[in-house]
Order: sequence, then structure tokens, then C-alpha cells
Amino acid sequence: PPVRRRLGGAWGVGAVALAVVLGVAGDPAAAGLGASSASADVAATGQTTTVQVQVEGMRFTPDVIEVPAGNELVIELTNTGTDVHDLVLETGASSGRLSVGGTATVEVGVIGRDLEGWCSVAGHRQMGMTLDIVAVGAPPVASGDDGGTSATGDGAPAAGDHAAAGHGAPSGTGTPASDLLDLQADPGEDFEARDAALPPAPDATVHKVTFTVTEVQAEVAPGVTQERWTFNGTAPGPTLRGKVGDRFEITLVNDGTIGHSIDFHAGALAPDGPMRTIAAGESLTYNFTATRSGIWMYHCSTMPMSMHIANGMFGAVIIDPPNLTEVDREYVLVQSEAYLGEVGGPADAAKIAAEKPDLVLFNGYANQYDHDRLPARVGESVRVWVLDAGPSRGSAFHVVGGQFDTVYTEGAYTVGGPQDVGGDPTGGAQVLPLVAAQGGFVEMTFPEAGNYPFVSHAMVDAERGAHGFFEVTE
Ligand SMILES: [Cu+2]
Repeated sequence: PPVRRRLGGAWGVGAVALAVVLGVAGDPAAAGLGASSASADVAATGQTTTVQVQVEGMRFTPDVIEVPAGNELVIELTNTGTDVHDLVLETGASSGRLSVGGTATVEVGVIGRDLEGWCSVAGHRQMGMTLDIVAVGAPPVASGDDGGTSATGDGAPAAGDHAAAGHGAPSGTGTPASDLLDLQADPGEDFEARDAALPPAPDATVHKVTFTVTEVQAEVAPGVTQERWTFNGTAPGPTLRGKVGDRFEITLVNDGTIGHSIDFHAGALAPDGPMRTIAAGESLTYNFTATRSGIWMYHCSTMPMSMHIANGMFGAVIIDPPNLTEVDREYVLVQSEAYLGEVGGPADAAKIAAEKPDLVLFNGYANQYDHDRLPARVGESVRVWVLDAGPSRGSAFHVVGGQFDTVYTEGAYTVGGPQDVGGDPTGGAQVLPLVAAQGGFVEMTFPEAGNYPFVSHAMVDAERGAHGFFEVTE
């Protein structure tokens, strides 16, 4: 059986041999004590070991506690970190959520075997917030038998290991949301797709906007609800639009339960102050001038960023190129991945780390424009802005039955446009290629009435939600 890496070296080899010899005697589950017991079958000494544990960044310090087997362990935890944290043990003992500066005492009980603990705030365990309690002098037990310890031995649950990923989390129901996933299902009578139509930039040259962070329950596919972390209640957050030279004065208010922040790619500035993480209840101002055109991503930049973005904290700022031509219709689509955690819980950090999304979404909901098709008319010029918010995967935006006469990617026309790039008016394109965090737009004219699917032509993504329709009429 695999042995915990922390044992390592010669001790690890010895532990394997001993585990075989001791067999059932060393197995707390077999002894009827189960995963919730810290004591295994050790005799209590009547003594208590008290340990102060603090937080440094995304670490517990100390992160290994050695306790003489048979002693009671009491952990006095102080959150000396910069964000909300907690300590949950595999026995189920928990400190509860601690805000910055908060303290709690965790009575672990008599220590008869090694135990693992972690911070249950989404993504923190995967970033290394684990705590190992080593029972000194207890019979060694191989990790495969010690009840509740991850089989990978490094504190990170394997992808799809929902029980381990969600253990001790405050939200979520314990049921994997992916169990409910049915992409053929109808979203229901009252389903309303997010409006993909893009209004023109306002005349004002100063944009004063408040972004309020909330953690809400929202569907990402029919019948599949996740805890989404949002700017102003939706994922993606609001689309902002302006012109080169415009000033953006953003107030960020954190009405969530943990630390959050924001990073606007649309402005260049020193990130130190404006992109700092603020605790729940705090706010900050973030001012920038848009000096360059394009469709720019914004996102929460609090660690782990992959988790905060995967949970919905992203959106687009569109800065019109000065020579942008008039078109008949404009749409904006933001592509992102969903890594389903428990029903009602946040994303699954192990799936994020493995880049194994359950869904790829346009504007936050699987296949939503299959149900509410985007209208267009034959002969109209249609511009579609696309941002790939990731957090990790690219996009190959394509319209089935359509051809792009103009492509603009990351600040430059690559096909067509006012300068007729390449000097070949017959040139066309089939895909807008975007890696994570890139954006651009395409322009096209539909030749005849019909239903034109749009997809990410990375086919596995089209088949897990990155799909919609233009409904083109005469
Ligand atoms: Cu955040």
C-alpha cells in the first residue's frame, strides 16, 4: 500500500513492513473506531499537548505537529493570515471560519494515530494549507487503511474525489453536482438567457461603477446549481464599454465571506494597491485610464486565482478601436469553464488543477443560446466580441455555416477591417483563436435564413456546453 510521503525514506519502508505484520490491529476502521476517532486503540496517558498554530500566507505554521501517542491534543489556532481560514481535521473536528485575527481552540482528543487537517476555504487545501499530526510512538499505519486520508498522500484529493474535496466545507450538500448533469435537459419555462446583445459605448468619458462581490447560488446548466462568486450578482460580471482615453473609476465592495479582489487588464498600473485582496466587508477604489483598445478581461486575483475565476469572478471591458465601423448588430460572448463541485458548493479544486472541466460555457450557462437563440437578419453585418476567461482553456470560436470577413484579435485586425489587412478582399476566416484571457471580435453576414450554430470548435468543449445558435430570418 502507498505510504504517506511525509514518512519517507527508511521509516517509510519500515512502515510498510510493520503495517503488514500488524494488519488489523493497526487499522482503526477495523477496530470499530472509524475515521472520526483520533485515538485508534492507544492507551490514554492522561497528559495534554497544547500547540499554538498560526497562519503564514497559505500555510499553517507549524504544519507538522508531533504528539506523544496517548496524549490529548489541543490546538490553539490564530488566523495571522490575510484572508479567512479555518482548520478542519479528518476526524470532523473544526475551528469554524476565522476572520483575520480570529482565534479558536480545537480539542482533537487522544492521539493514537496520524491525522491530517486542512483549511476548508475553497482552494486553500490544494494550495498547501494542510496540517499533519504525527502520533509519536503509535503503531504505524499505511495510509490506505487509516480512514479518510487521501490516497494520493499529498493532501490533495484526486480529481473527482468529491467527498474528500468537500469535507468540512460550509456550503454544498455532499452530492456531486455532476451527478445531476444532463445537457439534453430543458432549462424550464422561466429560464432567461443572459442578454448577449452589446449596447454601444456611452458618451460619457468617465465611467463610475460599483462592483459588489457576492457569493450566490446559480444554475450553470439545467438543474445544476453551484455557489458562484460574482461581481454584481452574475457570472460573467457586467460588461463595461468605453473608448480609448476614457477614465474608469471602480469601487469594489466585498459582500462575500472571504477575501476577494479585482484585476482589470484594460488599464496599466502598479498592481500593488488596487489589486490587493480585501476582506469581507471592506471596499477599495480602482481607477484607470483605458489607453489601448480591445476586449479586456477583468477577474478576481485572490489566491488561488484558478478557483476564484472558475467560480465566476470574471468579465469583459470593451475599449472600442478608434476606427471601429458601424454594424447592424453586436453581441458579446464570454467563454469559461465550470468544474462542478458539490450541489450548491463551489468548484472542485482538484478538477481545476487537473484541467478537467465538466462544462464549458458561453456567458455562464451551458448551451443557453440553444434555448434562447440570438436573432439576426439575412444581409445584416453582425459583430461578435468573444473573451476567453478560462481560467485555463482556450477557445476556437466558429459559426457553423458562416464565414468571418473581419477578424480582430488582441488589438489588431488579422483579416479585413478598415485597412483591409493583407490587401485581399476575398480573404476570410473560420475561427477566432483565443488562448486563456485573450479576446477579439469577428464580423460576418449571414447569406440566407436558417439556424447557424456557434461553438468553440475545440469539439470536446462544444459538446460540454460551448454551443448556441444564431436564428437568422429574412
Ligand atoms: Cu475572489
